Amino acid sequence: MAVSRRDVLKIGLLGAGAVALPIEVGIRAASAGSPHVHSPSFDAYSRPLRVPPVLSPVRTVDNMDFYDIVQKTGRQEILPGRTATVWGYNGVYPGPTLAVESGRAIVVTQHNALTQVATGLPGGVLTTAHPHGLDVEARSDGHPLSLVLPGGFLEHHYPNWQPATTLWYHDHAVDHTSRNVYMGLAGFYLISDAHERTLPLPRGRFDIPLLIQDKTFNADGSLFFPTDNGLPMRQGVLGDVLLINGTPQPFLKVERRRYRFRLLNGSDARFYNLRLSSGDAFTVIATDGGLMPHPVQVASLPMAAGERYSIIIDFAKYRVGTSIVLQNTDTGLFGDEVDPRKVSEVMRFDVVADAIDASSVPFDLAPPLDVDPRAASVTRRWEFERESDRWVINGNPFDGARIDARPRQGSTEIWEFVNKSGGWRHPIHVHLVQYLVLDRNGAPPRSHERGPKDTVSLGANETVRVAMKFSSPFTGIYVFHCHNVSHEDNMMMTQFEVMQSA
Ligand SMILES: [Cu+2]
Repeated sequence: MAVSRRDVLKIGLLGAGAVALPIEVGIRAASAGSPHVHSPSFDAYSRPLRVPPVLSPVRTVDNMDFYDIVQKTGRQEILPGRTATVWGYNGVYPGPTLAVESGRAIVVTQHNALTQVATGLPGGVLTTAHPHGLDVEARSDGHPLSLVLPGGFLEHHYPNWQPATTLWYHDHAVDHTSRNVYMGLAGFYLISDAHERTLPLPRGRFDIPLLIQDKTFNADGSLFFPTDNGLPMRQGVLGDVLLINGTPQPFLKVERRRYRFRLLNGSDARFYNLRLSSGDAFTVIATDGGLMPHPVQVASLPMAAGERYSIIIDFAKYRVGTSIVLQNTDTGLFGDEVDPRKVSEVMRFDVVADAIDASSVPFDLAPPLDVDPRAASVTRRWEFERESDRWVINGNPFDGARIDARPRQGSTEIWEFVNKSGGWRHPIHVHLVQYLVLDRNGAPPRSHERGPKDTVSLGANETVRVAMKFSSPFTGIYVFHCHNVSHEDNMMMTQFEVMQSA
């Protein structure tokens, strides 16, 4: 077993809790092939959208629901008529949806059955499940070094005391987040609450989560995951097939009424700019951490990896028989070799029936996030840079032995994200907290960013300032990182430790 320099940097000083990691062994075996595979062609809009099923608890004790999830391989038709092996939560991609009520705690036991026998990779696959956007104790957060070996399991305790929101859970294993998410380890995590139910927003079957990912397929329909001589791709993995909830370019039959769509960019590296082919505006009502104070109308919506937005589209203005395509106009990605035409159409809405619509979008949606930037006691500056063979934050690669910030519980801080990596863009995700976007190159945040955020798009040559309050009762070590998960695997990640208030 070879352990490379980068692994030594990451795990060298972990101490007593560290396991010996067969970290690069598996991926080397999977590294055959060129990064220029083109997926076989298929007919767009030939398959309906699927909505991942909501997982049922295995038992309930004292108002706490217990869930079991097994990370395992499964065979699944993704491209029409062809079958792929996925690594999925309960063996399916996307994983089952965790749907919980605010204020009700759950325990999710994650079993790792991605053994050597199942995956064909020497040593199997080490995993860690991260509840993205959740206010959660450190040991349940899926720290990238909190790895579960094949055959092992971990109980995650999730308090769910946040307001209604759209979160997701996905793998976060050090060095291999990109591969593990790409292979299918991602699912929705929805929190609902009484306040949101008082609002006349579309709900039930008119409230639909949409996980957007891009992947590439081999001629036989299996997933093609490129590597850089066995190591994670430095710039990111860009697929030439857009998948919504695991279906390539699906259609959805809609009625002439409002729908809520919970958009999640679960891609490795791809940015999207979403618009309707009709040119009509739509309404953004929620950001990563929940409802915005007020809805905003947008003609298009940029989305970086890791971000979530709830949007309302009103199909009442279209006649039965109309089709509207959800388009992506962000096809000029730095380093993107994919034919833009292949990734410019996401899915299609087919208006098929009249409807009576009692839903509406009220002007007042929710109180603003409880963060007052004037109360900030500390400002931290974080520079995101490219080095020849890796990505760094303030000049440093990820190191499990280094803590770069020690905020105090209860304190408010301003974090200044500075992009000094040329044309590259980075989605910056901070675990544990939700933050307010203060400004972008000194200008006000974009209209759709004016809600609680845990991931912010940091564009080329941009400086974005955010304000966060460490109001969580939890202390301990958390990570923050670029959510281009290939950049993350190539070291663009670091740790902060929330300290008890003095
Ligand atoms: Cu990045």
